[in-house]
Amino acid sequence: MDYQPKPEDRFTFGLWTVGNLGRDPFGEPVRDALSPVELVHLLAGEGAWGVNFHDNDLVPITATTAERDLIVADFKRALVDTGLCVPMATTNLFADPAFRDGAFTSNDPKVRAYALQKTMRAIDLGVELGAKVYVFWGGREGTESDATKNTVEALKHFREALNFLASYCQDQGYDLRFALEPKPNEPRSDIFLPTVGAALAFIHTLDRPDKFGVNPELAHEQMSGLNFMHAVAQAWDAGKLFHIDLNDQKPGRYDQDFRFGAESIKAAFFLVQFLENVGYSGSRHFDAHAYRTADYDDVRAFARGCMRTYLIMKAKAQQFAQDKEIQELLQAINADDGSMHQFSGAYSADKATALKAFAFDRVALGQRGLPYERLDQLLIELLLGVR
Ligand code: GLT
Ligand code: MN
Ligand code: MN
Repeated sequence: MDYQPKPEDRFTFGLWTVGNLGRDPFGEPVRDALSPVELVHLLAGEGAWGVNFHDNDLVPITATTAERDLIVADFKRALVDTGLCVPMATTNLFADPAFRDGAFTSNDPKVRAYALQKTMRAIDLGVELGAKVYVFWGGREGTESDATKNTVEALKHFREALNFLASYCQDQGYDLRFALEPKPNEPRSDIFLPTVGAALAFIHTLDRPDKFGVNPELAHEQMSGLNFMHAVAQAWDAGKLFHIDLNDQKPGRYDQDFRFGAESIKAAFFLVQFLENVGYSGSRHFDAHAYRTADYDDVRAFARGCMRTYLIMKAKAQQFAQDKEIQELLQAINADDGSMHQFSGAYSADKATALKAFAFDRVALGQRGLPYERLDQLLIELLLGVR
């Protein structure tokens, strides 16, 4: 197998990912900035399908309308030249000092109104370039001290903003779906809607829940100590997996945004296996960046590595599905002699009465061992390449 990315793999990167300059809280940038057009060519050269951006990754916050139009025209030409598309767009509501206390949830009504204005303009830009998914990552929506903000009020402001923007899109006739991206902390000490579960619940308090889904990020759930595949599965089950951010992370660290599969090989496998088995057809977006030690050759290696690891995991998932020993174990584990069918499915009063009267052999139920050690070891050997 060559593990070469193809358009149907739907691999995407943000301009901010391969364009990351290696700045961190302790150090200056280590790479010279490439223009958006150069970044599009870099990604196309490595086999990506699409490129995503924040408004200000493409158009500087200080640009005039004339400058904006020139930048967008150049960018569109690069997309045509390379065949790359823009499946997703988003707003930078975190970098500017105006957002130091949040955007949609700022205590200041002027900041909240400015955030709405900036987002409407950014949505216009995204739609102009073809985006079908719009991500909301509320990086500054949170607190350091809960003395500073009323949480319920903040959630109310958040809800009003999302409702306003959904109505704006409807008014404009935009064919856009929205994806909330949860994160527990960083850059705020505590961010609102910290997990996929919290975002899923919040969606049902909005005016148009059908328009909203989630954009789970592997590293963000892991920062909360959670199982990423479980979060993704729950979003999928709810019909809410609109987008996904793939990367990696050591447990318990800051948001490292490592290359996909760089650390958590097993988690990466289960995730890819899940997405492929259920037939997820959205973008596989890599929200990661190269190590600060990288030069642009190494940034290219980083981008290739993300896609290659995904494809290797996809092949491993196929191997898992075809492995006789593994499948026999799975069959044994999921065996069903049919004796309980009388109690399964929808409730009926008769079923309940019969089930209450049924005599279970509780001790026997607790005595059976399960071959999960054997199964997991087979998986490990498959992943380590000795099967
Ligand atoms: C930022 C953040 C990401 C979000 C991006 C979208 S910006 O890089 O760390 O997780 O997906 O706003
Ligand atoms: Mn991240
Ligand atoms: Mn992300």
